[in-house]
Amino acid sequence: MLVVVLAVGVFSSPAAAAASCPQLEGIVRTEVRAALQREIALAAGLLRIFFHDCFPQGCDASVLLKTSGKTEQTMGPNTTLQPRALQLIEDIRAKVHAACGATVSCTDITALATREAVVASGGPTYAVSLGQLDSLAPASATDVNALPSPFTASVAQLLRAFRGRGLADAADLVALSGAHTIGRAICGFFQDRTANPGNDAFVRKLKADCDTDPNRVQQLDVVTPDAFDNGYYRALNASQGVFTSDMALLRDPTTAPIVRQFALSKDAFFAQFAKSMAKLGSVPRKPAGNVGEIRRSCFRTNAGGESLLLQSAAAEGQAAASA
Ligand SMILES: *[C@@H]1O[C@H](CO)[C@@H](O)[C@H](O)[C@H]1NC(C)=O
Ligand SMILES: CC(=O)N[C@H]1CO[C@H](CO)[C@@H](O)[C@@H]1O
Repeated sequence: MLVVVLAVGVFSSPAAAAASCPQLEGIVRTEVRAALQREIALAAGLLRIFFHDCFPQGCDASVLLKTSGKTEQTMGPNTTLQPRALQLIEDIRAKVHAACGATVSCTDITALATREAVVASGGPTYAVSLGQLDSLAPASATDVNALPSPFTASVAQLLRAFRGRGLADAADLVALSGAHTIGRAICGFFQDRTANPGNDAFVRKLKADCDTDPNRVQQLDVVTPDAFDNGYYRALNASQGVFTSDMALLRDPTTAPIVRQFALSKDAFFAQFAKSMAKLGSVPRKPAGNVGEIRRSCFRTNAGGESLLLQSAAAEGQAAASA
């Protein structure tokens, strides 16, 4: 009986994924919208999780894995993922699996929740490819550390990192940085700028605020912090970018014209953001040999923090072998 249930849960096309859980998009919409009503900052948290999931080795929910060993969440860039946004994904996962059984991957749930958060914040919709499988193993430290750092001043370096993920146009880098339109960061993420404020009134203000409260949360779009719009580019065009990597986009001759274009036209930004998010959603995955086993149900941990997914994987392997 168990074997039959598991076999029914196995599908590999987007159409099959949608058919397996017709309630999926409705649940995601209801949960994400309710959560954003409580805390709008969750939208940025979801976007960041999605980016951190897809950039290192393709979208596979590996960023969500929790085991007693090394996981992506304990690796440098990932120690600062929003716990409440991670919990929101888990809450959605629980509702979806209660409605449909473990037939929808965390990868799909994360992608759909992120798009819902973008749209609910005023941003554009875009294509999400469903039917993606979850990985059982975290990405390597090398792949995780390839995530762009806010301290990077070299656009050439940022472009190289993006190109390695199939995000080959400079416009991909500029548009995906536009997720900062609803982003926030604590002072440590721009301490390189506040260390040397010089005569820059904007940076002096950042420094004064951080001196007052080092744990304060700075909005990355100082024009319209909670709205998904092109305010980030308008601020940046006025040299009011918060991260070194933001300011680099304005200073580099390749990316500066794109920043200006997006500052002028929200439509231009939205069109490119939609394209770039679809590309990010299909960053080539590492061959299965590198990422370990894959399966479709999301992570679950017990009280001791052990991954139940990892424990049940062996059982699923046996079931699949006998099916
Ligand atoms: C961008 O900055 C330039 C130069 O500072 C300014 O002339 C222009 O009006 C700005 N554009 C937008 C859309 O803010
Ligand atoms: C627990 C852990 O891995 N912490 C790391 C978080 O990221 C910083 C910056 O990359 C590292 O220095 C820590 O070791």
